[in-house]
Formats: sequence, structure tokens, C-alpha cells
Amino acid sequence: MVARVHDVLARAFSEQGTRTVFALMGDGNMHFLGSLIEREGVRAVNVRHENMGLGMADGYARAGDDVGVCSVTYGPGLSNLPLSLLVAGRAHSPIVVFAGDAGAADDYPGSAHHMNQRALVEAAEAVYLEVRSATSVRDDVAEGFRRARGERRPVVVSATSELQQERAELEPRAQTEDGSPPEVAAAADDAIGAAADLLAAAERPLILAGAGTDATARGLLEELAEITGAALMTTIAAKGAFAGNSRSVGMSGSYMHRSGAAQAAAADLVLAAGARLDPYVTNRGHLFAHARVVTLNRDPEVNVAGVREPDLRLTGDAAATLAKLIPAVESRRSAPPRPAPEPYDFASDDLAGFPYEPEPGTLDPRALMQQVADEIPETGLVVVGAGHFCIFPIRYLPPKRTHRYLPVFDFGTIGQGLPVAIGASVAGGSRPLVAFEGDASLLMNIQELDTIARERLPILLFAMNDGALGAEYHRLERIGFSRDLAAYERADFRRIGEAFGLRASTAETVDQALDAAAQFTRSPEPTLVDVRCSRRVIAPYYR
Ligand SMILES: Cc1ncc(C[n+]2csc(CCOP(=O)(O)OP(=O)(O)O)c2C)c(N)n1
Ligand SMILES: [Mg+2]
Repeated sequence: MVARVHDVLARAFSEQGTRTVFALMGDGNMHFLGSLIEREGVRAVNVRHENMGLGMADGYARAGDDVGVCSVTYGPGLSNLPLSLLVAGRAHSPIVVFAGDAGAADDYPGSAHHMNQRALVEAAEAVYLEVRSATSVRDDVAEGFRRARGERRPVVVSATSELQQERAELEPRAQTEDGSPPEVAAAADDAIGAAADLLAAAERPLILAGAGTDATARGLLEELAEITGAALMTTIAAKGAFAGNSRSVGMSGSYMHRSGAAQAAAADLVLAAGARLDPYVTNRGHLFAHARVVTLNRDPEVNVAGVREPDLRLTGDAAATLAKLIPAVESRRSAPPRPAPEPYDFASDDLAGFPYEPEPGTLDPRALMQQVADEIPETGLVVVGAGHFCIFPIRYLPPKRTHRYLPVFDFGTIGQGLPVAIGASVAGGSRPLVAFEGDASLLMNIQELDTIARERLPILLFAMNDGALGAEYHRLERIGFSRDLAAYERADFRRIGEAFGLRASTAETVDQALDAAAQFTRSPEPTLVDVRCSRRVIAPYYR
């Protein structure tokens, strides 16, 4: 059989560890996809919109800690990508996209497909690499994967149609990359010593854990909190890391409750482990303005919201570093640790303090969140899209150590919770997953319910249906307009879900939503719950 460049391209992707591709075909990538799927045996998840295919690759990368791969055709296919490129880039997701390129045959004035692909991709903050020749394919693809992994961002690798169809030498498959991240050592001893000095001397230390900490590191952070009397806080993505620990004071930044805020304001030293101290986590750097900040991160350049350098950086693996830091602190510390702060239950306090009466046929999403944590699967991912509704799962779902949160707030867009949930589900295999998305967000990309149904993905999707652009609805009056400008009749997600082939139901009461969740947990099939959310219930941030 005569091999072509598209065969070599496909083999190069396979050699880089590609097992799944999120794809939508066209002239520009059908050769590549044909080789990748039929000859290399890669699983194709066919998507209904390219922007969603990239969003799924993003979810795959976030959940699986592996490169997400997606493919689009040239011109119009590639033009559907920029929003997801921006989101994935801001989320530091390693992604490689194979894109067609119309090439010289299509490069004439008035040609339907011709456009400046590089400019569009670069404007969306991603890397654009062109495969140069039939003999450079493997090197070029390897370069794309290396940059995606190293820079943790999306890289678009393109090849023209002419080049893809050229004859080429298909070499036997080389050793496949296993894709696992390289071993990272503990931070340097002198930095650990300096950190131990600071921790031993601190009067009101605070430990902040992010998604870059694993269970071992979290256990060690709890040990360190016992020794030093530190309060324990998390980012949203690490919510639940310290559930049940009496020193735990909730999440940092925009989602802090008043007990946590008091601890953060009083802290004289913050140890931020595996946490990117972005503007949301640090209230644009104001939050820990009066504390010394020590970072413990693999990223040697991590800083405080871009406004301040940390006082000390521990660059290395969190668990390996903490294993050395703890005895160093113990040997220096003399004062007895402070007692744990007063216990505080934000959700109960908030429901008692703001007793909204839901309108008939709707429920209070805060009450649903308080109860639903016991009905959803014990372990697994909780994906949360962006909008007014997102505050309910983030702030009112009782934290659990076995739940891992994927908040999709990067770039502040709506609509990306759905593809990230799909990609994460594909990465997780048969593990059930729970996702929360707003009604408008979901309707923006509703066609991907078809992907969920076709792939039979075990996703429990809550459509948080307030029949409004809630984020705008709850602010319009304050700027002098009617809030009805952002309200509309609620879509019927039960009928929509059923039409796409999902198990679907309507929940006008908390009990109905709990029943649907319990049924999913017993038999995890693609499930959509139309949660009739009251418009009267206003989330804290919007009050
Ligand atoms: C692509 C995009 N368009 C518009 C916005 C502005 N916006 C932010 S939140 C929001 C409302 C989303 O509505 P929904 O998904 O129903 O969630 P809700 O706020 O009602 O809970 C909108 C339109 C945005 N962030 N991103
Ligand atoms: Mg809404």
C-alpha cells in the first residue's frame, strides 16, 4: 500500500499518545481522520460544532491530565474555534488540534475557504504550527505536542490538502509516549529552611490548597496545620480537600464566606500549595495584601494575581516538599498551636438569613444543593459552568473529599460547562459525572446533547432553569432598567432531552430533583434534569 502524508500525520499523533479525537470532518481533515481512526485505531468522538469539539478536548485534558486532541477542517471549521481556544488557554489545558489548510489550490481572490488561519488562532492566544514537508511531519507533530505539554496551552497543527495527499514513507510505529508528566522533585533545601522559619514564626498562618495538590499533599497540609495552628482554605477547584477538618474555613476569594474572610484578613502568612493565585482566588491580589506569601508550586513563575511576587517560592512537587518541610517546622516551632476557629455552616446560615419564597412550580436551588450531595455518586467530578446559577453548586453543595470540582469560569464565558463535562466524561470512561449548566448556557450549545446520547455518556446534567439570563436579570434594576429584559419563558428541557435520546425529567420540587439524581446514581445513563429554579432566590454575590 502506498502511504501518504496523512498516514504519517496520523501515526505521529498516535505515537504522541493520542487515544481519542474530538472531531468534525471536512475536506481539510478527512484524510487525516480516516488514517487516524481506521489505521491507527484512535477513538473518534464526533461532535456537532467545532467550538464544542475543542471544549471537549479541554475537558478531556482537565480531567485526565493528558493532552486533549481535536480536529477541524480548514476555513469555516477552524473559524469556529476561537472562543474555546481562549478558554482552554486561560485554563492552561494542553491541547493539540489538527486543522486542514486550504493550501495553494484554494489561495485565489474570491475563494470560498481562504482566510488567514494563523492570525485568527494567534489572536485567540494559541500557537499555530504548519507542517513544513512530507519529511518533517513527525518532527512537526512532536513539536506541537511538546509545546502543548510544556506551555500548557492549545497548539494548532495544520497541513495543506496537497501536502496531506503527497506520497510518503510510513515508518513502523516508534515507542509511544506515555504522556505521564515527568517526575518532579522536592523544592531546594535552603528554600524549605526559609519557609520553615517563616511558618514557625507566623502567628496566624493560613494554608491554601489548589488543584495542584493530590491526596498525599493534602494530608500533609493538614498535618502542617495541626503543628502550626493554620486555618485551611482551598481554591474552588480543590473544594472539599479538607472537608470535616475543624480548621477548614472554606474557599478563598470570590467564594469566601465571612468566617473564611476573617481568617484571610487576619493571616500574617499564607502558604499557597498547588494553587494559581489568580485574581478570583486573591480578590485581585488584595486578599493577602498584609500577609507574607509562600508559594509551593511546580510552576517556577507563579505569582499573586500578576500584581505581586510571592515573598518566597518553593518550586517542586507539593507532597515531596511537604514531607521535608513538616519536620523542619516542628524542630523550629515552640509556641503551642492556636485552637481551631469556631465552626461555621455558611449554607444553613444563609438560608436562615435570606428566606426567599420560590414562586409556584419552582424550587430554591440552595435547598437542592444542601440535599443533593447525598444522592449524586459518592466519588467523581462535578463540572460547573458559568452564570448566576454557578454560585449555588459552588457555595451550597456540602464539600466532600471524594468530589473533584471542575469550574469552567476561565475567560468568563457562558456555555462551556457542557463540552468540558463531555470531554471529562470521555476521559473518565465509565465513571459517572455530574454537571451544572444554566438554561441559556445550555441552549447556546444544545446540539451536543446529541453527542452525549450517541456516546451514551454517564452524565447527570442539571439544567438550572430560571428562564433568564440570571446574571443580568439580577442586576438590571440596579442600573435603572426592567429586569424582564433578561427574562423569557422557560424552555422545556424534559422534552428537549427526550428528543435527543436522554433520560429526562422536570423538577419543580427539591424531592423531584433528588429522585432523578438517585435514579442516575443507581443506573448512570445520560440524564438531563430540568431544574425549575426560582427567580426570587438571589445568590450572595448578586444581592
Ligand atoms: C459567550 C457569552 N455571552 C454572554 C455572556 C454574558 N453573560 C454572563 S452570565 C450570562 C447569563 C447566563 O444565563 P444562564 O446560562 O441561564 O445562567 P444564569 O445566569 O441564568 O444562572 C450571560 C449572558 C458571557 N459571559 N459569555
Ligand atoms: Mg438562566
